[in-house]
Amino acid sequence: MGKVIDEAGKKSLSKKYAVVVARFNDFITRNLLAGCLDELQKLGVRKNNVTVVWVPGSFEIPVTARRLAKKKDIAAVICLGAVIRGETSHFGLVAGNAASGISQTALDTGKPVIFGVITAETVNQAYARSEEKGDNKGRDAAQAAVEMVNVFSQVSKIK
Ligand code: INI
Repeated sequence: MGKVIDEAGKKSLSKKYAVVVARFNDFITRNLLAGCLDELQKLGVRKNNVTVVWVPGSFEIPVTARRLAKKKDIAAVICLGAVIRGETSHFGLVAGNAASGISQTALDTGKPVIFGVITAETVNQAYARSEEKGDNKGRDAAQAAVEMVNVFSQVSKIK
């Protein structure tokens, strides 16, 4: 076997991260942000290497993530939002746009743009995915971002 790149759980010390967070359903997204920032710190990312950008809702995440991902110094963008079916009739449009826009942004910029947008049927389900100590998709998104930054830095060393 040739080289194996597996960066799971490794730390990241000097890279810069941006977090885009939707204000809509902020009783959930504030928990996602707290989990995300705590995990970034645990993974060795310095506080002053993290920029947090609030936007009105998940629909505005992709265009904002794209502007940030295009910046030379930003290594990865983490997108946090909460789309709850019980709360909206256009759940599908908001959630679908966020998912496809975030993935397109990653492909277009070649940078890790991490999908930390909860799509839930109910408020309770959304709470269960944004717990302070238990399951928290913001924390998971931070882990994915750091892992991907490390993966890309290894991949760029391949001749
Ligand atoms: N934005 C969300 O992040 N979550 C939602 O559940 C939601 N609902 O319910 O509509 C939502 N809507 C706002 C949307 O993201 C935009 O901010 C708005 O349409 C203005 O463009």
